[in-house]
Amino acid sequence: MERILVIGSSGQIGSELVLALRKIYGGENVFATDIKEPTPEVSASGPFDKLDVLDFNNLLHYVVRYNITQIYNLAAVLSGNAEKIPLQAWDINMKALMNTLEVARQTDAKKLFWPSSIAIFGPTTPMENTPQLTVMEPNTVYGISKLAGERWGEYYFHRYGIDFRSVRYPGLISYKTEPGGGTTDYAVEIFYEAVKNASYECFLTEDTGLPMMFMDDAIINTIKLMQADADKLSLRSGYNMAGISFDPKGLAAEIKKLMPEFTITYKPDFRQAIADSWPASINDEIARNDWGLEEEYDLEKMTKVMLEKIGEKLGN
Ligand code: AKB
Repeated sequence: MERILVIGSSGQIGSELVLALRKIYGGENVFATDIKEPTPEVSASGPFDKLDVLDFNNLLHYVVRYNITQIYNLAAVLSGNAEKIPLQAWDINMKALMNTLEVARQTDAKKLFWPSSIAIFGPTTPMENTPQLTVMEPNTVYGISKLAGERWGEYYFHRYGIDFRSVRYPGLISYKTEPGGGTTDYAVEIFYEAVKNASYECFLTEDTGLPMMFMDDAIINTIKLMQADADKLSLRSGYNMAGISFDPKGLAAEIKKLMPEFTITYKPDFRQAIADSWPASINDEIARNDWGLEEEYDLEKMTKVMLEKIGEKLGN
């Protein structure tokens, strides 16, 4: 019987991942933890505890006490926020990972998921159809921490046998819990502003193409990777995951099809430079072949669901 710890369960990914894992493994076997309050659905469907991943001893005791066998560590300072507090963001992102890797080494929780990101690529990376193995010179603190994290994960796999698994998430688009502090966040904000005000001022230029993925696809594929047979995995760094690529202008056009009154303006800020350093589209052949990565949502389907669900949420 698997007993699963989710660190960062109140965040954009965690709040949905916990619910999906509880459907598979049973509410009582998925331990949701965060330093922030849980969503009502997370708190109603199984255990939740306040736990700070930066406190190594507490984390170790928690894992031993509840006989945890798998950990999903989602705690991180995202790209935009990390640029405001570079040294602190580096400390938090790396300590959160290293504490989890060490706890995995010292306990029975040998299987570990940790999210990497398209941020591991940088301005010298080929920007279209970016391959799995290519030039990687990230120039953001977040990207540097993700690249270092992938290297550490692979190191712990080879050196200590930790079953480390990771994907390079593109921007994630969801309606349940909002993201915070990322560069791809515009693609979520735009839907809230469309529903509230029928207009949006975008912090990226109209032609800034980036890879994105609807949260349902991200969750299904994350669990798929964790359930894959170990001998199928040819990589122990982060798998490229392409999702759907579009720019703000394309997304606005899709929203306009359903909301003709919607308007968009552009006022790029410091996040433009971050977005410019990331690929516009990704090649994820290896994930498709190794463990069956596949998506259900394209831009049209995602836009429809986002507008509907955010409309319901905001009572429109
Ligand atoms: C961010 O924008 O920082 C994240 C990411 C792409 O990892 N959403």
